[in-house]
Amino acid sequence: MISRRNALIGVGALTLSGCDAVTRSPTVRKILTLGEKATLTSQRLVTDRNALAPEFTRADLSPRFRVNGNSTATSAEYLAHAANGFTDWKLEIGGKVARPFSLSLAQLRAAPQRTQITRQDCVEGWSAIGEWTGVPLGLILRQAQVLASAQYIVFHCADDFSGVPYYESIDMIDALHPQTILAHTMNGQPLPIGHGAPIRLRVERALGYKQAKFVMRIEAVESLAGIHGGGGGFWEDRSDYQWFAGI
Ligand SMILES: Nc1nc2c(c(=O)[nH]1)N[C@H]1C(S)=C(S)[C@@H](COP(=O)(O)O)O[C@H]1N2
Ligand SMILES: [Mo]
Repeated sequence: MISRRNALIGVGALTLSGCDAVTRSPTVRKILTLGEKATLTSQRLVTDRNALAPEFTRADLSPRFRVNGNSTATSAEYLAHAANGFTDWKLEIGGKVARPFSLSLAQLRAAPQRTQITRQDCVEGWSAIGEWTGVPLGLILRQAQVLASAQYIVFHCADDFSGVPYYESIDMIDALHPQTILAHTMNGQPLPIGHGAPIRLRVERALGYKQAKFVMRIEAVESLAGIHGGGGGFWEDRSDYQWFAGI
């Protein structure tokens, strides 16, 4: 559920109202047009990608939520931020946006929040249910005024495997999905390092590897070509993990 606070974050107040830059995006226009047509003809078309992932209750929370993939980032910069509770850390938002800006953890905590209890499904064959609180990504993208040409949002992470950075990407449908949040809180506690502090992506209609941890920078792009291996994510670049990991 969204709770609204009259907090100022970044260069101005984040609001839930629409943004022309976002609705002018060709992708979003396509979705809106599809939505209009579908409403007239068949409800099923509308619900496919915009449907909500199931949400659970606190009674369903997994007693143990596994830490998977990297359990920390190891760069000197990240470890210094971790050592002082990420007070000087800032998330950068840039790329194909009219207003690049950055946000501190305090600003992210003061922004409008959403809390959701969802299940994470890892391709390795395990699932866990956790409660996540964070800022809807759509609010941040509206604040940044994503350009009409932007097709994907890329999440650059602080960690790496043998020096190769972890990253992930999603399209604008998932980016603007109401359950897509940048989570700073897990099960009511500050997000532990193992689960991706200071913030991690929750994109609840997608598999575990899309849930980028240790997110440092968000970049709006026209194309995934030229971003690392061009596959749209660390695992997509080097294994048969599909870029579209919808569930
Ligand atoms: N930065 C980063 N994000 C990541 C990973 C990682 O190694 N590094 N692993 C992914 C995988 S495969 C899964 S299943 C989940 C694990 O999240 P958890 O440790 O909170 O369970 O994070 C995903 N996001
Ligand atoms: Mo995973």
